Amino acid sequence: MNSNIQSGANPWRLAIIFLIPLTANAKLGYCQDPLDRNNSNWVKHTIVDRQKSAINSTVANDYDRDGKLDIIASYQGGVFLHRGTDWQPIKIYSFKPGNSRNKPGKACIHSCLIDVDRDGDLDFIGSNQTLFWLECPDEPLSDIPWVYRTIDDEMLGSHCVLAADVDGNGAMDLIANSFHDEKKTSVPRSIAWLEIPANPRKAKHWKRHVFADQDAPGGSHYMGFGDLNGDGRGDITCGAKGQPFTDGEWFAWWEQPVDPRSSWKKHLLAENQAGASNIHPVHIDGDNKIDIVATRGHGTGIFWFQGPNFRPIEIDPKIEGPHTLVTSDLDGDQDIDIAVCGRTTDGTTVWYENDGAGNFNPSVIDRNQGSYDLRAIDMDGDGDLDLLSAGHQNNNVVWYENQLKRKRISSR
Ligand SMILES: [Ca+2]
Ligand SMILES: [Ca+2]
Ligand SMILES: [Ca+2]
Ligand SMILES: [Ca+2]
Repeated sequence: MNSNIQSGANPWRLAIIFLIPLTANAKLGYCQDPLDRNNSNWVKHTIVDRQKSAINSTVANDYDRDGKLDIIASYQGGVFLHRGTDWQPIKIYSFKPGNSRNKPGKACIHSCLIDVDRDGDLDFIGSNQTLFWLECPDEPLSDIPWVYRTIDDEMLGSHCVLAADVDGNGAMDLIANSFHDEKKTSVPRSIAWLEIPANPRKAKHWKRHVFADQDAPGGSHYMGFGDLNGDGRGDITCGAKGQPFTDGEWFAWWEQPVDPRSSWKKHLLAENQAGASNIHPVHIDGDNKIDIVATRGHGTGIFWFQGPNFRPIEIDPKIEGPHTLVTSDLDGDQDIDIAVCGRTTDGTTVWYENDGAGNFNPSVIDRNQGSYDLRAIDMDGDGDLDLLSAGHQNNNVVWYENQLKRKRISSR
C-alpha cells in the first residue's frame, strides 16, 4: 500500500494505531473464515436479485405513503421503483439516446433524491453520462413513466451526486464532479455545485458553479459536505483514485468563501493515497471539532483525519476496496460509527463500532457481496439505522436489518 499517513506523537494514540489493525485482521480474517451467522447482529434481505447488469446505486423513500420504504435502483437500461415490501418492480424510466449529447449506459453511476420542483415529493437525480432528474408524478407507482429532464450534460464521469444546501439559503443544491478531460467535456477535472432553477420543469439546465475549476484531477470520486474550518459555511471534501487517471491519489477539501459563486480555496489533506474514493466530514471523537473519515475504495483501507489539524489515523488499512462509506450512529449510543463494503463480488461488509473516542472495533456483517453504494436508512421503521446496499457486480440490491439494539436489550 502506498500511503504517507504518519502516526501521531501521543504514545497512547501510537499504541492504538498499531493495535487496531492487528485486532482488525485477527477478528476479520479476510478471505478465509466463514461468517458466523448465528452471532450476526445483521440479517440480510434481498430486494433485487440476478439482474443482467451491475447495480451501482440505490435510494429509498416511501413513495406510496403506506409507511413502508420503497427503493429506486437503475439497471438493465432503466430506472426501477421497487415497492416495499414485496419489492415488485415498476419501470419508471428507460434510458434512450437523444435525451443527452452522450449515449447513456445501462445504469446510473450514482443517484440521490431531492424535491426539485418543490411539490412535496422527492424526485430522482441520476448520473449516467449526463446529470438528469426524473420528476416524481402524483401517482409514482402507476405505469406512467417519470418525466426526464437534463441537469447538466457537460458534467461527465460523475461518481457522486450529493444533495446539500451549499449556499445556506434554505434550498437544496446538488454537488457533482466531472472527472473526464478536455476531449470529452468543457468542464474537465472539476467539481461544481448546481442550483435548482426557478422553474426546473422549463429550464434546459441548472446553474453550474464550478468551485474546483480543473483542480480536481485524477479520477475524482465522492464528495462530502461540512463546515471544516468553523466559519459557518459548508465546505466540500473529495478523494481522487488515481490510475488510470494522472495526478490523483489525493484527498482534499475546498473552503467555501463568503461568495459561494466565486472560486474556492483548495486544501490538500493527504497525497499518495492509491485508490482514494470516499470522504465524509463527521464528528468522531467527541471533542466538538469536526473530523473526517476517508476510504481508499480502489485500493485498501479506511482511516480518519482528526480535527482540528486533520492528522490522519488508520482504522483498518487492510480492508480491500471499500468503495462505499457510511458514517452514522449504527448502535444508537450517540457516537458516529462506520460501515463499509468491498467493491467486488468477494467483498466484505464490515461495521466499525466507535467507543466515542475514535477507537474502532470491527465486526463482519457479510462476505462475498460487493457494493458500490451503501446507505444507512431505517428500512423497517423500527427506529434504528439499517444498511441498504447496491450490489454492483453482484447485480443485486440487498439490505441488512440492524439487530444491534435487540441483542443489547436481550443480553441485559
Ligand atoms: Ca417533486
Ligand atoms: Ca467553512
Ligand atoms: Ca455509535
Ligand atoms: Ca431499522
